[in-house]
Amino acid sequence: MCCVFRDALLQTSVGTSDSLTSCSLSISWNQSDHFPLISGISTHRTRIKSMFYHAYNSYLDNAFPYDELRPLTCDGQDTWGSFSLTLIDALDTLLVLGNQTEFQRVASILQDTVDFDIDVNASVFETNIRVVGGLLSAHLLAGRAGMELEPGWPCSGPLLRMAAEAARRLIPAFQTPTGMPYGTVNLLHGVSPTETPVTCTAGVGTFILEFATLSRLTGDPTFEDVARRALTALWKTRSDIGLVGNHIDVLSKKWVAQDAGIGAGVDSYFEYLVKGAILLQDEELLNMFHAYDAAIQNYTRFDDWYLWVQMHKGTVSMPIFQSLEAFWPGLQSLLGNLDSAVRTFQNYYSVWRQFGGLPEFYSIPQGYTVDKREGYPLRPELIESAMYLFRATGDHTYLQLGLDALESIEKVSRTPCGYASVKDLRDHQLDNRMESFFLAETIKYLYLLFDPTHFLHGGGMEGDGSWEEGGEGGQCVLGAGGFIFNTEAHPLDPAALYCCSRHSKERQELRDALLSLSHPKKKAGSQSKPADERAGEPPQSQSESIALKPGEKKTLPTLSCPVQPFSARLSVLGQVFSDNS
Ligand code: DMJ
Repeated sequence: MCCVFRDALLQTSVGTSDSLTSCSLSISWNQSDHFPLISGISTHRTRIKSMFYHAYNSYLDNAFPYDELRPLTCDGQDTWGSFSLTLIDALDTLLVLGNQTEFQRVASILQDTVDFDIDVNASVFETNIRVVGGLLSAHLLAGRAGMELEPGWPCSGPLLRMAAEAARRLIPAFQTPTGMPYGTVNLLHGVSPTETPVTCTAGVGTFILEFATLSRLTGDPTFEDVARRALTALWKTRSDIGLVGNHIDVLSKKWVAQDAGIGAGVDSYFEYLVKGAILLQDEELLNMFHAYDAAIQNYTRFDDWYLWVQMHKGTVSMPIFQSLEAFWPGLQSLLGNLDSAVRTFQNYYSVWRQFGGLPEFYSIPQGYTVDKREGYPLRPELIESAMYLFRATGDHTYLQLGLDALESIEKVSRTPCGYASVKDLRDHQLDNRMESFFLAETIKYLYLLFDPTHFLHGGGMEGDGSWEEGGEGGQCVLGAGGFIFNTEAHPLDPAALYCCSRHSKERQELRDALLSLSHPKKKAGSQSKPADERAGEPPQSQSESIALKPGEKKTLPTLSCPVQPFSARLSVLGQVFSDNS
């Protein structure tokens, strides 16, 4: 009983017993070995909480229901849509910080106020990672937050329905000849006829975590199908030397920007291949990542920096480091590539120390910022990597980065109304913007860095007793297999996916059996293929799919997906998934 590719992961693991060695982030962690050395760890957590509430309360007081707070003018603005984005993005952070009552209050405000039936052009990528991801995560944490749960949770529930509703509005973007989505969709009218077909690589390949979660919780395969079709199409466009570029035409499959690297425009595509492999126990996704990684290591890596190269020739096109690339050491540590992760982290940390933050672009040969890219919009990536690496190594260097980040952000970015993006790290000029990822990611990862026994670190053996029961009769054991963070730091629970999809399979078998009794000639199972077998096929036509036509309202199915028996025995130490034995 184990993850299907556990051995492959173990082979690449070079860490000590503190390393991440299983598919589920479960580690063996001896608190007493490490924590006496960490003075003031709870003081740091208290400071991080007060940073959160300074920004959060100010958003509620001055900006809600707009998407974002403007921290210099103390008001709000819509940015990525018009759905109170900061509140959706920050919801699960409330629970991470232990605030159940506010989580409950906000979850119910969002149910009452957020409407996706709006004439707004929204980014397909951002809406997915922030809105769909945020709602899914809040749905999965609702039990732990003490919310009243409807029968059938976690396979049904109001926040899950909201997440599905938001995702349904994105589906028209995927209805292209290639299956690769447009970058922007109108939530009411679908894709505009004048919409550009040019999308960034991450905008094509960053859906599998949220969409497979939706499919497996609700039993509706459409979401996972479209995400997989986009992934398959993207995979087929890689160059002869195994690299992908930065922007692609989703109608013609032509690469429009041919810079290959691990940063802006590409980053979360690679992240989702690895995390999708872990969440879904999907060896094919892991193999894709390994193939890319071989080419990345071969062509783009120099002295543990990662440069940008021409995707067909492998020649260096931009010798720069981008702050978005700082997620990479964390991803490497998930795969057990600790030596390499540690060295790359040190490079990036040296840039942080030079400027007190990570500039958007940093010229590696010049050792300095790049013109017009000197800002630090309070991004989380280096802190995210520090969290994973501290978990994997116990090395206090990563806590030191956390402290540096805390001090810099307080000193440079704090305003009477929140925290402002840094426009220029050289003179500390500020921008009137606080992106929603500051509360969703930056604060969350900082807090988790200083709380190594938090339930979100997984394992089921530590801290507050890390799993909960769900569903009728408490037969669904949740949270014990660790959590996978989406690219906006919204945790997803693999055990819930397993629990709900297994039940929906049993229901399908029952339906097939009943059908074969009433229509003996029809072959049982012919009604619906498993999602895996459908990968690569064109999506269902609009009339068959759950995508709404403009103006159409979705009626909910009478049957929600209740839970099925799930043995606690299978979920200890995170080894929950792929085997029924
Ligand atoms: C977030 O929205 C996500 O982490 C995304 O993958 C990249 N950009 C920001 C944070 O920097």
